[in-house]
Amino acid sequence: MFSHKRADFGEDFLFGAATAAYQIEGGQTDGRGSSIWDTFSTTPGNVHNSETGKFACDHYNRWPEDLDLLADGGFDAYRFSFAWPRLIPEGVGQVNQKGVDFYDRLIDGMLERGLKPFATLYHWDLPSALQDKGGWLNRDIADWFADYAVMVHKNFGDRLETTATINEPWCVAFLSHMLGVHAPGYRDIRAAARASHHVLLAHGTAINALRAEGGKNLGIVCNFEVAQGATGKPEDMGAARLWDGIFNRWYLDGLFKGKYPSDVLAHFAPHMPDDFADDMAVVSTPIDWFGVNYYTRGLYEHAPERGAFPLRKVDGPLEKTAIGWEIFPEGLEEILTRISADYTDIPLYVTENGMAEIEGTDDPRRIAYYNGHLGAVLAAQKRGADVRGYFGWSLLDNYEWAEGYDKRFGLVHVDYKTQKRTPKSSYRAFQSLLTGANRSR
Ligand code: NCW
Repeated sequence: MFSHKRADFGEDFLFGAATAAYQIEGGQTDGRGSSIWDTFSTTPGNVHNSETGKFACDHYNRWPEDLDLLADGGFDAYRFSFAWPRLIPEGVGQVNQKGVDFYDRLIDGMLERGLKPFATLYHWDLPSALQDKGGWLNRDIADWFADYAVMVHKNFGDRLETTATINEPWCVAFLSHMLGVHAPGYRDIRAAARASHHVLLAHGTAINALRAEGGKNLGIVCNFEVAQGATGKPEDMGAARLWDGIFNRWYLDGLFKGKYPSDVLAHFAPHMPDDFADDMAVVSTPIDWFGVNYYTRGLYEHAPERGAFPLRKVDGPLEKTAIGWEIFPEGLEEILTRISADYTDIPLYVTENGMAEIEGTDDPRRIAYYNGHLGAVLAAQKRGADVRGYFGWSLLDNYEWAEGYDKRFGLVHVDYKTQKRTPKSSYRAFQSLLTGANRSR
């Protein structure tokens, strides 16, 4: 069980759990269009065991049971994402009514159970038809995305508690276009530079379009990694500083200062879109809240042979999760405090935090992970960070992108053969924190 009490976090503090459409829905029927993850995952070599999200957790059909799990756990809120290709199969134009009907049922189901809907518009499942037109490399994506955002607002906006534009722009830009790990799997600095700008331009364009429609509680969710030098040598400290720029400051400086950090720009400059600086007022258009995803820290060393970004991540000494990420709760306190001290005083939410384990329902290491990170939230609050809520990643074991189904982040175990859901001990720990009870369903 956790060593914290619910009241420690403040009266209106929200607890929730998070998921993403492609990772749980399955249900590739009823007019849903193709996404870049459908093609990326079936292309050999991209994903562990070539696993795909075709069936995933069958949440498309089993959502009432999943919402019951949230309600029974005592959670206040559910962070979920809309699948763009389910709502607009070609990315622009014709709306798929059956897709609208699905999210109508899902959102009404949340409200019936007293769960606040925290929506994300884009969690990585770009319609393939838009990838055919260049995807995040095409500046027009800002307008495609804003039109989609307005369509969501018109259909569901009155029932959403908050709306986030993009989940983890670093992953959309760098992991997907520079490192080749996620769809569309590019390894190209020019593609990465363009995607890094267009994803933030799309965010800002959508925020302005939503505001014009009366949208409220608008934000974005970024992921952060605390970057540290592998040694105290100046060149390794410099490598860590550069990684901090690539991963953290590009997004923080862009969103809150309207200016990309000069150390990262020095590497990206020859590849940036023309006149990108003229877009920075749109990129930094004001938002109402900011979502922080945090999982781990990284140790970096100088690696001059590596070309444009002369650094390498090295293996760290701390206890690791099943995905190999070091467990470092102090990093969450550090990042929340840093954001509120250096960047913004808008409300912060921890929109994702959690750990991967392998198969099983008894997960004491995950309870310890959550306990440590909840303690970090309290410590950050004491240091002045206005943290209003915390979402565990994830409600369910699910499709972990390039890792396939092997790595399990869920509070609830999923047997993929039978689709049976079984709450893990970590779910019980939240239930006991949130309801004071340790009920079985
Ligand atoms: S992969 C990733 N995740 C996990 C995913 O399930 C979720 O959808 C994401 O929001 C858990 O939380 C996020 N994040 C990518 C982390 C960066 C990996 C760094 C690899 C460097 C080569």
